[in-house]
Amino acid sequence: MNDDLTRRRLLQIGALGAVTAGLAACAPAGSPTPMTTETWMPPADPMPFPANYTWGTATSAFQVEGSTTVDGRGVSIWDTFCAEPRRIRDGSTGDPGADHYNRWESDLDLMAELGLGAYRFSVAWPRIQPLGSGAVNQKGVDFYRTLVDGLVERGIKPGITLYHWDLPQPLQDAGGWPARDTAYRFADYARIMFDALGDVDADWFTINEPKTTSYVGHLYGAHAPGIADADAAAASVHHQLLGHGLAVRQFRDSGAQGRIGIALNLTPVYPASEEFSDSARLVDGAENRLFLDPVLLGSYPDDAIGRLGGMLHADKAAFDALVLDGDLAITSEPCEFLAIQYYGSGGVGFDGASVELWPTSNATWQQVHAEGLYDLLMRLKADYPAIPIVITENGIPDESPALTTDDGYRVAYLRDHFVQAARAIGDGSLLEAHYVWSMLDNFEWAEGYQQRWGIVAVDFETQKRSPKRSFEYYKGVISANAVSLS
Ligand code: IFM
Repeated sequence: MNDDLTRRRLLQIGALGAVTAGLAACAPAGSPTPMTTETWMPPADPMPFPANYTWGTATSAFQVEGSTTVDGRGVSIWDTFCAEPRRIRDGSTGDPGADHYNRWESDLDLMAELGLGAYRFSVAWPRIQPLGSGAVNQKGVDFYRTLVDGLVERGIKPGITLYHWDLPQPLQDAGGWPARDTAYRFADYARIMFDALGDVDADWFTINEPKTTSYVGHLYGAHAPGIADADAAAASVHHQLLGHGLAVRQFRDSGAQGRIGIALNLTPVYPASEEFSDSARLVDGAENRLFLDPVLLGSYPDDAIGRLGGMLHADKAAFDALVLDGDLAITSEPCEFLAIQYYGSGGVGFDGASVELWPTSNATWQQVHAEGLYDLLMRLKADYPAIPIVITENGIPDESPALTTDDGYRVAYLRDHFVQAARAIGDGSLLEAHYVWSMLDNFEWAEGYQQRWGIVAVDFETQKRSPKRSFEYYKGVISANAVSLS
């Protein structure tokens, strides 16, 4: 199944056609995400960021490392998935990726040239525990030790994601995320990494985008492990969040330096018109509150799982039975920050069907709406206890799969989102960091190498790196610690 289309179905995007942002700005009150007005006037040009604001870029292990069979690495669910026919659009695999396993040093030099304050990468669990539990593969640990040391030497703060989708295959064979035991295996693995790298001042991210794993991987079957079962999807939500909380407890117990949080991909949703406000609230439940509430409030929303349009259509009673006494105290274990990943917004129509309210990028699930970032940040401030916010992913793919460095649309996208971030800070958001997705063109999951998200172009034949226009643009923003409006 086509990844892009199924991720698009995550928001059930309908075929009502694009309407302008101006029209969208007329969307009525009553939206789960309050809509900004179009009358906002930027107070300054350029708009400055706080002195301690952190600028970063992000990647993930399976997308950039390559070298999937060396140095004792075990098999992940993505290796298995890629080997199955028709799973990946171009039939490709995680090899060569961007060959970052071998080229990490020159990639770190590029990051230093960019002036990055932080680099977020993920640890490949199968490099650390090839079987997903038990014995540790020291060569895997050594790779990340060297990477972290290389970052510190260059004055770049490591952002370490523990789980970015590459579950060891043996754990999948034992039930994967729908099985409760996986949460405990994740906490064991997390502890190994805290003990190995906890001497470094780093930001740790437990689980990357649990929503994508649950919905795209377990409901639509378009990502590994390729399951299409709503109850499995719901169970995987709870067990990932449980694993997150258990890992946070291990972090405290290990005495590791640094800070920890979870990385949630959030999508502000807006009713296409007043009559769809109730539907939009249900979509918001499944898209956002099902993940935010257990982490920040210690409860699950009542309206996210069930049979109504817009909900996750799983058996609510069966889901409730999975949540054991004490679990919600674990999922809401206090963290130093909430990491959010913002790509765009969603419109909602009849029965929860998604409506295209803003222009869609080359990733058909992405409606580009910079003001949605501001709305999201304001909503987090209004609805949840105060907590520092880190944007761990924000970006857009190239307009075509062809290799290019001419990415003016990405420059415009980044500028518009930086402006809204600065605006939100001015209005009291505790936003303190912004990571661009992605540092490098890489393996875009079921799209294979057909979608390029990097600010550095990668020729996958030669592995030559070529900074794009957006790289130079970002360098200027970082050095000024400010965003110009034009
Ligand atoms: O490439 C992905 C990343 O792995 C997770 N967040 C969204 C990105 C773009 O699709």
